Amino acid sequence: MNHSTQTSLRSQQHPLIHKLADCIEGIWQEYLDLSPYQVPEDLGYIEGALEGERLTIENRCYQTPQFRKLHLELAQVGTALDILHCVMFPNPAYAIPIFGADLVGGRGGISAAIADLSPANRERSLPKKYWDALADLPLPDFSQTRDLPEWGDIFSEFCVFVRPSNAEEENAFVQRVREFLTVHCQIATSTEPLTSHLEIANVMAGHQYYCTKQQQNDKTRRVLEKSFGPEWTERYMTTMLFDYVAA
Ligand code: BLA
Repeated sequence: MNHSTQTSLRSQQHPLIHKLADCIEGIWQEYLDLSPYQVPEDLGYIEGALEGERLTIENRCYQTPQFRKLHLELAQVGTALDILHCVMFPNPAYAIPIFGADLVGGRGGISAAIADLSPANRERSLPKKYWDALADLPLPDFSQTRDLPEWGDIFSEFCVFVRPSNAEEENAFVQRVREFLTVHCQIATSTEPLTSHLEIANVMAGHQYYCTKQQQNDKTRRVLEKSFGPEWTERYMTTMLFDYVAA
């Protein structure tokens, strides 16, 4: 998988997806000490087309001292559906939230734009530093907010889940993600790691809860199953999208 091919999928995608992907990678490069993360060889660039439409997936991953995996995935289903998926999995020695974002767009525009800094502990609470910084951010105004699905109890009170109705709202979503990521990178890189095994186990339990809930997203599963079948999809969702080490 070479870099130029990845750049070219991005340039074929919905402009908001292209813009958000550039924004996320720019902030990672600015604030974090990135090292390569070895994506399993067969999962860097993937194409499948079991039932008709071709699904193309490009994965880019990094790691840093605070994050065991930074995952940015771009996907395209035929020419009709574009997806950006991003999760920043903390190293479990850091008691910091899990950043996640999903952007799903079709011919009719972006249908789902979600971003959050989600709690990662048994209590499902955000550290006070995060809570204070997030509560200080300007509250964006979206005309169409969407209801979270049943498994969505993993998200924080700061979660944004909307269908942007125009270019202004699309930009406001990117701006919100930029603010989440700036707060996150600044706090994460000034956080000391935990040393207590009990506290680390608490974080690991939080990661496990988050991942098992995300694995219940049937909308993601269905898209993947149509092109790759149920077994491959189960492996992909549990090892690439939402993997965890059991506490
Ligand atoms: C929704 N995710 C969706 C939808 C699709 C996908 C097709 C429905 C869009 C809509 O309702 O308008 C598909 N998302 C994918 C695929 C991948 C993907 C195929 O990431 C990967 C290959 N999902 C995440 C992350 C979050 C997330 C990190 O992967 C949040 C941090 C959330 N996606 C999320 C939520 C919904 C969604 C909450 C709405 C689910 C619902 O309404 O039932």
